[in-house]
Amino acid sequence: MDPFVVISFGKKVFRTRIIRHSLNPVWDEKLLFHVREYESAFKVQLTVLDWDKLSSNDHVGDASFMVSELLADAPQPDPVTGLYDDDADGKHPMKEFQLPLSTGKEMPWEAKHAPAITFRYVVFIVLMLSIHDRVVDT
Ligand SMILES: [Ca+2]
Repeated sequence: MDPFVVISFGKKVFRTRIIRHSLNPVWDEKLLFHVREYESAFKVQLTVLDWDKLSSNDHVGDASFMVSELLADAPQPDPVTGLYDDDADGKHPMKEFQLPLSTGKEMPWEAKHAPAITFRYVVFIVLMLSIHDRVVDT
């Protein structure tokens, strides 16, 4: 199989590279989602496909999760100051998440292997504040 993954979130669609001839692919690709308030109720859909040079790609399996499941891990502001700690800068370690891949029942390989897809993620808040010196013409 020559798998790749299509990841969709709202109207955004991402696609990993194809890994040739692998049943245990590791993509190690980074994806950055900007989640707006109204998007926190959205689902992230992962579709694994088997690339095919000659015909159309074959469907391998699907997995999905609610983005709110990950947002539950978002750093919380200090209740008094409303500010975030230094560890809210996205440098803290990634968490791992594994999802079973739901596959077509008629597919003999999938029925035997119960494949799962694993990803790591980190949720962070980007706050950019600055105070500028104004350039004043004198
Ligand atoms: Ca193929």
